[in-house]
Amino acid sequence: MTIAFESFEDLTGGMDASSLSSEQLEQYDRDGWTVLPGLLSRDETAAISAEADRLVDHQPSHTPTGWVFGLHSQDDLCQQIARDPRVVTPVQQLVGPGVSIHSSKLVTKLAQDATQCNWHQDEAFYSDTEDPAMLSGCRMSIWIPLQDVDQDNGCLYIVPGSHRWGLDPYELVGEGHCRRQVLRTDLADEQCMAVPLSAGDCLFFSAYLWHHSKGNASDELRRAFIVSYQEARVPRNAYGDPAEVLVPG
Ligand SMILES: O=C(O)CCC(=O)C(=O)O
Repeated sequence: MTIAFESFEDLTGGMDASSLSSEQLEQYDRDGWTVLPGLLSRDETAAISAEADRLVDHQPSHTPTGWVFGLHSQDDLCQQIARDPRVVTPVQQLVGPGVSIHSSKLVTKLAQDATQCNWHQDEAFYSDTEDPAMLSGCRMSIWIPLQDVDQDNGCLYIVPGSHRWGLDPYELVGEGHCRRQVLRTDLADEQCMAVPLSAGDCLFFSAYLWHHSKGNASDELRRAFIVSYQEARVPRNAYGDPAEVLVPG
């Protein structure tokens, strides 16, 4: 049975909302993920959503799924948020030496769409180049929902501690963007937990963490803004271009 995480308050330890408390850092180290509640305001998530409407409207190739890759490179607000100290300060606590941007995207689930994102590790996609120069010891992502998310509309499910298991074998399954499914899906289903969040909460998770999402049974879009970061010495980003260094290493 899937457990849903219910309260993050006990993890924040009264710290400034823009840095991770020692409890959150311990959780990230042990479980491969943690959450900073309310990192963005609802006005900010609404503004990103409005930008997403504009971008998707202008890029018919991105419909009907509504996924947009390289979001921060196409949109000033998303660029600003990817570089915002509220994000980069906690990322610096997890990534180093130095921080650069690996990639960003908008991930959309259409209303009443049962499409799942298969169990996967981002690193199965990110270390695709077999280029030792692209290896990272600490690559990770932030995942910010643009509306509240729960098990009904497609919150993430994660397997706590799976970031410690290395890169698992995977197989290509189905269609779409999440095809590199780990082989041990039974184990994932058995050990997973749901991570319901409010709009603007920020989930930080390791690129090795097993995660997936189910369909969206609601009548509204479910959107998440995702930015992945790596240490500054890794020379290139996900698209083979020079990585955008935010904090020199
Ligand atoms: O947002 C989602 O539903 C899943 C996205 C995801 O797992 C990913 O992009 O790696």
